[in-house]
Amino acid sequence: MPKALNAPMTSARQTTLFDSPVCETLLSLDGDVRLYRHWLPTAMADTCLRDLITTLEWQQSRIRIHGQEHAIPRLNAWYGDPGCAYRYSGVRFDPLPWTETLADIRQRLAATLGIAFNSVLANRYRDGRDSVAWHSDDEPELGHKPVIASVSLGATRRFTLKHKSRKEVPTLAVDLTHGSLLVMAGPTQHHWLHQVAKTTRIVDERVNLTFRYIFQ
Ligand SMILES: O=C(O)CCC(=O)C(=O)O
Ligand SMILES: [Mn+2]
Repeated sequence: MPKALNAPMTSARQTTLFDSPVCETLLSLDGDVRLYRHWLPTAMADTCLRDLITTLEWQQSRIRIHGQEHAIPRLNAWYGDPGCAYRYSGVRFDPLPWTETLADIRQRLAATLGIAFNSVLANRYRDGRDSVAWHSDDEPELGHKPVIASVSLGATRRFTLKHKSRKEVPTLAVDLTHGSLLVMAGPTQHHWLHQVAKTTRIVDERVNLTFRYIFQ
């Protein structure tokens, strides 16, 4: 990988963000959320989905909420550079080494966004009962104003964002389709929560990859 892509994000690098003509701005109030609807060609997205389902070391994580242990309603797996540990609801995840497919997607993100992410949280939603509750990606190791690049594969699921303090600001909903890339940047994590709610619709499996930069 070229040296420049290995370096942490800088403001100079961020000026090259989002320069693709196929990128739509979804949100610019108190944050910056953009969508590349057809980021991966369908055939490549199909291959990646099959590969990720069979090769990633999916786990059923358990978290502690108000002193009680719960199985989270999805499977997940954490991959990244050595030392990029991640803490989520009191659980520490040590990274597994990059697989070929994850490394390839990371390289493509570097080409689109000019950012060399050093880790990825993979989520697998087995059906409509799997979900992720309202939260922000605001763990201290992500730093101030993190850029989160979220690649969706498989079934379409609705992603919603709501402002934390301004109740008059409407909730924003977007259907994340196979091969799409959603990017959250700027102060988004400070001001907004996001979720993927459960659905009673019959839906197939979905894999979501949220690429992150961990400051060690
Ligand atoms: O599945 C998604 O689209 C979102 C996942 C997410 O928010 C997360 O892993 O932090
Ligand atoms: Mn998140």
